[in-house]
Amino acid sequence: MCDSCGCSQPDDAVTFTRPGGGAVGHGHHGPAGRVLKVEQDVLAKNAGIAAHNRDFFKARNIVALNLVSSPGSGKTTTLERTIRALKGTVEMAVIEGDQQTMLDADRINATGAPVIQVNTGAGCHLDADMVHRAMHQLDLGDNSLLFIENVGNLVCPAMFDLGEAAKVVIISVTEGDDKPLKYPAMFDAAAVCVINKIDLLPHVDFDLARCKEYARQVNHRLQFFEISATTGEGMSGWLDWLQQQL
Ligand SMILES: Nc1nc2c(ncn2[C@@H]2O[C@H](COP(=O)(O)OP(=O)(O)OP(=O)(O)O)[C@@H](O)[C@H]2O)c(=O)[nH]1
Ligand SMILES: [Mg+2]
Repeated sequence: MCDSCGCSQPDDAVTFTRPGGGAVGHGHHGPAGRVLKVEQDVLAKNAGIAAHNRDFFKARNIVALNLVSSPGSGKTTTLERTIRALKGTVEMAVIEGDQQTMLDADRINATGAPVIQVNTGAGCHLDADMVHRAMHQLDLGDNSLLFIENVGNLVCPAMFDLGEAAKVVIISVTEGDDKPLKYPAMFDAAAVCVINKIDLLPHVDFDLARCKEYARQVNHRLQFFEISATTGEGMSGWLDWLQQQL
């Protein structure tokens, strides 16, 4: 798995940054040349920290949602519109995951929501420890929503529990309606599937019903929302669902 794609880099290659505030932390400094653990060890360690995160979230009634998708499907745009729509009704914060740049954190920062950018370096997913450490940098109150935007990748993030209440997989209509069958692990791990960029449906060869059918073949429990994060179409169902989670 990730041992072959660079995820198992030393932790000190991971940085945590608040917009305008400079770096707020680095990874733990492990022994140089640390021997890579086998896949089961990595996932077992992650599961332990994820359980700790989950206990923390439950004790404070923080609903943590892990937004996963391929690059560019509209995670940040969906978050921008969601935060602006729910502002004043619920406290929200965001942990942004990308390999490099503060671009997404800067966009969230412009909405007024607290945000921490996690840059994973070569890593292609967030793990539970990154979320744990990012949470320590966020001043998030009880009864709130925590959005975790994972690194754009339809593969590795499926395997890493972050302690979230649910994974939300976002697929956009420009990606092709076959993605649930080609990347089943992600659609199986998710509780919710947001189909984004529906404003582009007239221009692309994407069959909504077929996409949902493929997704249901993988995971019959999936709940769907069809939205355009750009125009706002379909957002009300998604926003209602979010408020029900609290
Ligand atoms: N037409 C249309 N464009 C959209 C929609 N949502 C997002 N986009 C565009 O898609 C591009 C990518 O959107 P982002 O929100 O940055 O996507 P992302 O999933 O956060 O991307 P990464 O963080 O890089 O994985 C941008 O140019 C957005 O303006 C939508 O609903 N309709
Ligand atoms: Mg983004």
